[in-house]
Amino acid sequence: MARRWTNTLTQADVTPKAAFMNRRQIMAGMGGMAGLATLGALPNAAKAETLEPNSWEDVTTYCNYYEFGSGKGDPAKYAGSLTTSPWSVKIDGLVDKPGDYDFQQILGEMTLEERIYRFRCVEAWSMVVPWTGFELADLLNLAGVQEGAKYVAFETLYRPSEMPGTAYKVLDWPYREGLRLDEAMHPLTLMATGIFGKDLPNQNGAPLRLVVPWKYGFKSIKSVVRITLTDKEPPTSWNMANAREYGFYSNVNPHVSHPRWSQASERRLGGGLFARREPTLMFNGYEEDVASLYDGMDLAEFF
Ligand SMILES: Nc1nc2c(c(=O)[nH]1)N[C@H]1C(S)=C(S)[C@@H](COP(=O)(O)O)O[C@H]1N2
Ligand SMILES: [Mo]
Repeated sequence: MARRWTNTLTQADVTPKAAFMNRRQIMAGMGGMAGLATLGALPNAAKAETLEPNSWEDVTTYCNYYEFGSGKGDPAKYAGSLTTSPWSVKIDGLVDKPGDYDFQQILGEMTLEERIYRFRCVEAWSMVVPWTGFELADLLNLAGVQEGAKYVAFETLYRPSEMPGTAYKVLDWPYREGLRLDEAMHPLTLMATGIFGKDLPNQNGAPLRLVVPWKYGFKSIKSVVRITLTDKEPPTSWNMANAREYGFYSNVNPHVSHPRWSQASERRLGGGLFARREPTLMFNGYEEDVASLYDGMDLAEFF
């Protein structure tokens, strides 16, 4: 099936590093607006340079996974001991075929593909990640979504013996997240099993984590063990911890500030000391694909 969204690229679309560097050097010699106009006239392959993935190092050593500690380096240090095999995902609630789905069995049923997505943390840093995964919709269809289901709730594994961070009640464990059913069924919504063509490292949410590229990173729950179809908006961890700062929707929105900082710009990981902050894009650059999900909603109220 042809993919209709414009911001999804595969590794093959990404301009080789050398070409990227040349283009950047040329761009550096142009005024901002002139540069943009020229960029607009370039073929798609050249535009793809703006989605140059971050390095393996960036993606795997600067992480948020509070079950292993709240420092950015803690997950890489402590998640190695997590047992990720065997692994199963309980799918329950309003589905035709509730049960414990073995991870390997799920893999056998799904078509894996690579998607290069922007990833924007609510803390205003960002990166570009080449994920491997399958569409969440395919898994939900496998279980059979029943009439009446309106939301999807997710839970992360809670295993204190392997998760030193859970000794601290920073959050009410297990980590929980949720989506509206139409958001969950959207073709951009991915269940990731890998990055850079390799299995997910534990610190990035092995063996299976959600990726919702138009929402702040905390919605992209890691190491999922339960998916529940429900008719009510499910409680979510960061919202329970601080509802004023973290809404259920949490769509990336440069116009709605976090109470303690602006969301208008972001720091791309790996940019180095003198990198300029980049403007944050509405819906993290996926506006064309997802804005219609929120027609008629006040995005400042449902933040
Ligand atoms: N279970 C769980 N999932 C989680 C988190 C967490 O602490 N625990 N952190 C979230 C946040 S705040 C972000 S920004 C992303 C980070 O994903 P990454 O470390 O793979 O970049 O994971 C999200 N998923
Ligand atoms: Mo985050």
